[in-house]
Amino acid sequence: MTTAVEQARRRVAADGVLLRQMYETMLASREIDRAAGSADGHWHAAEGEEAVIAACYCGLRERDWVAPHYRGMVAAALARGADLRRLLAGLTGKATSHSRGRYRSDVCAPIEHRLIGLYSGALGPTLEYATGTALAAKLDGSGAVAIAVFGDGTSSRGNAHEAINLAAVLGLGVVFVCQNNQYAISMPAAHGVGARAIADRGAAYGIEGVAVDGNDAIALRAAIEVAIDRARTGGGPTLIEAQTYRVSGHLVADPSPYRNADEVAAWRERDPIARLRSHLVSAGLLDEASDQALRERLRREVDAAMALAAADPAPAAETIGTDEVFAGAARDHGSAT
Ligand SMILES: Cc1ncc(C[n+]2csc(CCOP(=O)(O)OP(=O)(O)O)c2C)c(N)n1
Repeated sequence: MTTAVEQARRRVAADGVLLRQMYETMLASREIDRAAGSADGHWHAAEGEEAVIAACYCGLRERDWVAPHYRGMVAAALARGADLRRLLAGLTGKATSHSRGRYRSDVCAPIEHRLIGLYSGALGPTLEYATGTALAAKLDGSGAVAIAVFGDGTSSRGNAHEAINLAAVLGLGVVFVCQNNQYAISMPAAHGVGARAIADRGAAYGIEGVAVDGNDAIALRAAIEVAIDRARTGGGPTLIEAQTYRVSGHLVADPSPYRNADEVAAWRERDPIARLRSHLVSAGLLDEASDQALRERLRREVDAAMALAAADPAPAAETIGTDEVFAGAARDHGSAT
């Protein structure tokens, strides 16, 4: 472990404000999975991957741009300050959603929070969008960095390679985080990526590539902070592979016949929420009663937001409108930097 990463790990482990925000984000993500997954079997749950969500989307500067992986997109938007009821209304395209029913909030987070979505539903372009915002930030000298988060399956798309290569060649401030949950639908990562770690690809791009335990929120956040510092100070991009596991099926309705139950059970034992909880308790930042109260509050908030969103109206034709879809939002909420 490099000195910079070890120093960052110590700093993160002692930062009670950041750790509490990360813990709350992880619990909120799991509650959202519970509520959305029971309402719709087509939900892509992030159960077991919450440390990646917390480490990537908490503690950023407002000016930074984030291109989240779709698995965790709603929790990412919540961590960046979007409204939960409006996000949940976006799951079924309600008029009250951030996009007025134009696109689903689990694949497109609100751009007014500097969140970049999939827009087309194709996986891969988000890395290019992140590289593009980092190029704009460099040209404008705004000091913003971009974080792109993507799956192991997505990491082998042609446009993912192009985006990382261009960022490397131009020395752009992007942090590429591969949320390696070991599967792309039913395909094990080893079949799609090969025997080497995804992080090893960093050498081919001429950038730092690091593999981190993706269930250890503190270690992962430390690696991300080092990469953000590098990006912000002109040191170019970093490729971080967060090694985690998709405890849920690809969709909650997926019974996952392609893997065995022991494998899932072993990873459940490595639950990232329990792991951060035990750190918080031993650091005196959380006790049984406050943990219970926090969990109950989040459950109430998610259930209340879900009930409101479910009762919200579908958009009428004039609500959806035919005016600008994304360009207008970008104009209204600031340029790319
Ligand atoms: C370009 C493209 N190819 C295929 C798909 C269909 N598809 C949707 S989700 C998915 C799995 C992606 O795997 P990964 O990137 O590892 O993310 P995970 O679902 O494991 O979080 C695929 C292949 C797609 N949306 N876009």
